[in-house]
Amino acid sequence: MMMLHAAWPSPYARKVRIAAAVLGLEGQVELLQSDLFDPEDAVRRQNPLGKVPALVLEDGPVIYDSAVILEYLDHRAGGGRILPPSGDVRFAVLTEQSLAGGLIDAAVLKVYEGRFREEAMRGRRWLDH
Ligand SMILES: N[C@@H](CCC(=O)N[C@@H](CS)C(=O)NCC(=O)O)C(=O)O
Repeated sequence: MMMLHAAWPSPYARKVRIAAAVLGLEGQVELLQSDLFDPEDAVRRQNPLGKVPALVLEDGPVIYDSAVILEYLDHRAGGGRILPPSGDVRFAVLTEQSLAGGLIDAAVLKVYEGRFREEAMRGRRWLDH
């Protein structure tokens, strides 16, 4: 059984959970709820970036970054199921994935601005940008 370090609100982890479901691999992935504020959380030992999602394989290796995990799950499901193996269409799909990833990055930065910065330090100009 693979193990996925995840946090329920994380859009990156959700992207991986959706991919696992679409590929029929849901039953092979055990979800581990990470506490991203806890310096002792196992994800800090298994992903040097301390981020979710991180996928722990049965024989030990850890794969992190949602885009890489999607590549791995697709490969594990036979390949070419959600990511075209080659050709122009592969780059179109990867670019689309980057667009979605960029939207998530922007949304997460916005949430972190409110969550981590004192109100006086929050920047309207940055948020508008
Ligand atoms: N590029 C990474 C981004 C992952 C990421 O930033 N995850 C957030 C949760 S939504 C996280 O773990 N943040 C903890 C931190 O930055 O310390 C991916 O696509 O997996």
